Amino acid sequence: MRGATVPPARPDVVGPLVVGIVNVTPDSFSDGGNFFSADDAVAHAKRLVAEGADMLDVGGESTRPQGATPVEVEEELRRILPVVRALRTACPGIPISVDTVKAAVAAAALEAGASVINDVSGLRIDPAIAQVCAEAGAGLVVMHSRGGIGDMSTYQHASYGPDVVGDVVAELAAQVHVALAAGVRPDSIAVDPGIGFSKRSVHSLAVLSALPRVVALGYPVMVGISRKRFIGEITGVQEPAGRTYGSIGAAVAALARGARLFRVHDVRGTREALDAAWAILGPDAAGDAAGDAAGDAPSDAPSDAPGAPDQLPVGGTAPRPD
Ligand code: HH2
Repeated sequence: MRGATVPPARPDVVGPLVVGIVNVTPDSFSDGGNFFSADDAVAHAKRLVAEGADMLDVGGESTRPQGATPVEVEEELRRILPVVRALRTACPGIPISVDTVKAAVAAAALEAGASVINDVSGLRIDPAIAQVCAEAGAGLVVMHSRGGIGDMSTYQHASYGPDVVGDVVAELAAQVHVALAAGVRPDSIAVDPGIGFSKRSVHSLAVLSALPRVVALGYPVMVGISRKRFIGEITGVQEPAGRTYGSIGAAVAALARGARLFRVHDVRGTREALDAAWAILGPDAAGDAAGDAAGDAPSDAPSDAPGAPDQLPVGGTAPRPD
């Protein structure tokens, strides 16, 4: 009976995409050191795919709030390249993104088989990532943050004007322009408001609540909510690995506000929750939300953003060049 009487939970083009996190780091805030060897990372990634991940995000440099240490190019490559190469055969058909702020790492990762670059600095630290992506025809996630690797997850730069969301959207729009100017195709770009990056919990909540204003930029929206501090503050759960339920609740709310890509540690629960929520909400609910927001979209939203917000190429179209 299953599936015989209900429509598929994930209509192909528009449904939520779950991006499984594969941190090949000794120091990530919630799972640092767990999958530090390439073999462990690949085994973990295969589990995430079996649990329903649509895409994998491999990272070799932490931005943890407790003072992340920048990693040299050689060390980052040593961590991620064997994993990216192994995943090409271990998880065929699953797009791989690499979480890096360095053009040299991005170029080598794309060469090794990744098809998307996830830049948590949104091209601020090394704008040459845009050229690398343009030349390779790769997808690019432009995330909002401020500062460097060592302090972007702290409150060092968390000063905003009266309209926090307006500030975030304007800074994000400027970085999207950097990508477009370098020749990255509009349909290869996704944007991410950078939850917890240079944002206190009140800022992260404001951005998530007003997510249709980010959707109104005209690109699929990724959110990285999973296990973040604001979930801990709301639920009182101190240990990041214990923040699964709060993270899933926030993901469902973000879906309803227009997010389409969800970067998560806990794939199975998020997958099931988002599929169930999507079966109820469908594409129109979020389309309406985006439409509502378009009226108060910031005046500096790029005029060349592709398509009306309610015609977003949501789902995997942007970050799935392969
Ligand atoms: N958050 C983290 C890392 N990369 N990328 C995007 N696009 N959005 C995010 O919110 C995001 C991200 C931080 O989380 P995590 O990888 O779990 O921790 P760490 O930076 O300590 O490795």
